[in-house]
Amino acid sequence: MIYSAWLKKLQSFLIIIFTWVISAQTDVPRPRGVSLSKASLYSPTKDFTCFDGTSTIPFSYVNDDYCDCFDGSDEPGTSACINGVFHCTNAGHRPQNIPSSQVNDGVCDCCDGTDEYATPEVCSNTCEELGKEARAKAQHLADLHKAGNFIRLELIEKGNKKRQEMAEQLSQLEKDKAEAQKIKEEKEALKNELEAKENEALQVYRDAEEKERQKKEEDERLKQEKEASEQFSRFDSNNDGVLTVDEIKVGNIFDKNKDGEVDAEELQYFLGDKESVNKEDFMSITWPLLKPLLMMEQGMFRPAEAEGTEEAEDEEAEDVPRVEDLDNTGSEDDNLDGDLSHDDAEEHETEPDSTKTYDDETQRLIDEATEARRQFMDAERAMREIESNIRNFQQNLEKDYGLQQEYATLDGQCLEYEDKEYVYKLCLFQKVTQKSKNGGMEVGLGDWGEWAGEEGNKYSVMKYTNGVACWNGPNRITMVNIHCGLETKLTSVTEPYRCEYKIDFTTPAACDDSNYMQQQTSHDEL
Ligand code: MAN
Repeated sequence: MIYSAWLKKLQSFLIIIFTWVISAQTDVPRPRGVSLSKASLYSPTKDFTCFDGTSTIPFSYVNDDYCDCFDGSDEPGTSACINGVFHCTNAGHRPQNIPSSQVNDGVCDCCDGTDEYATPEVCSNTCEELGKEARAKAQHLADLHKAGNFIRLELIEKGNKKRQEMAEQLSQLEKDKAEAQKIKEEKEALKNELEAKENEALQVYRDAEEKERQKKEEDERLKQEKEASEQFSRFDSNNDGVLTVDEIKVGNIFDKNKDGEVDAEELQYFLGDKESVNKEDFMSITWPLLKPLLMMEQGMFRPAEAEGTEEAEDEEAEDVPRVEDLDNTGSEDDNLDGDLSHDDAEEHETEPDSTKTYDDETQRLIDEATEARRQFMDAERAMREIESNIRNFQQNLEKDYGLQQEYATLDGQCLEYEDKEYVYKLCLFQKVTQKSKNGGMEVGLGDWGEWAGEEGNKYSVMKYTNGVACWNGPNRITMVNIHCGLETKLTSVTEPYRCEYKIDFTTPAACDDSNYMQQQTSHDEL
């Protein structure tokens, strides 16, 4: 019993010795798997408190291959805890943290091989070699960032200048707008004044025309009445003021189908259910039915033809109205003389009729008003143009061109990339398109949306959204990953998911020297 207790103590002691490894690269003694920055938390002269504070254990329990802390902090150098962290120094290369569950699992995770200390022969130390390669690569990238940064600084200067110019142009445009607004108002006032004068002069003509139209209408009405009255008297053979069935029957003209007699159907057509018609009803009901037949008889218009035979008609007949156009229309044939109807005349009230001739004074007023209208339209157009320019400038000024405006001069610049099937075009801060090499329309893969890099690196990714809808799917979108490069160009375009495109794009605007160095330092501080 005493012996076994002594043995256990010895075992613990040996484990402490075993796990108490002094890193060859540093002077600070610390348990296996502990980083330099955490060494002070493992003091062999004190009990160890788990990082989460949940318990304190004798220091001999650290790395004793038994998990005592919930957070695994007591076993950084063994695989006893599933959530422990093993730190490898990787002298000559980058230090690394790996899950301590990977310790002694037969896989070399650390280039210095320290994670496989139980079988040191399995992993050779490749840190020097890898470090050299990594340093060369890092040096290349650092050089690239340094060289690119010079161009970036130029882009920043140009970007700021461009924005400043845009702001100046915008304020000039605002002034121009105020001026244009003033001119427009003046032109409008002048136009209204001259149009009022023009209208007054034209009103004299319109009144005369209206009078003329009314006179013609009245003459025509009287003519019709006279004609109807004459016809009535013609058929009213006994002059009793009533047209009877018998009187109608003798009138050939009532024989619509020209079969030699006025039958019941024809009587019904002209008289309805009545036996006779007085002069008043004749004029308003019977005469409009009769007149087309009379005109036809007199050769004033042709009867309706079957469709398709019209072309065979002689030319003269073309001007002759057709029966079906006049049937039951009463005096509507007034319009046949080509006069404007009253409504038409009203529609043209604001503009003078260019085909008419006016007296010199009226013509002068028309010319002045026409010129004023033209000038007002020009002023309106100028105003619209200024407003549209203002909108464009405002939109551009609202755009986020990077922390130092380094992307401002790239706005609108278009870059192309060809793969086997398509030609892709990215117009920066505008849109992305795709065109099949086999022809067909350009397909929109998205319009400028926003910067979409992760926190702290927002300006590393651009998002273009709301492209053409995918067949049975969402609208196309494109993510543009930005890398530092001396040239502004697209280096790859892929479609990792259907209708979701990924573009890699290099530009000196992304070669932020100081930011790059800072990132490298924080990476190395692991
Ligand atoms: C076109 C292209 C492709 C896309 C398909 C989806 O062929 O835009 O990139 O995957 O449509 O139907």
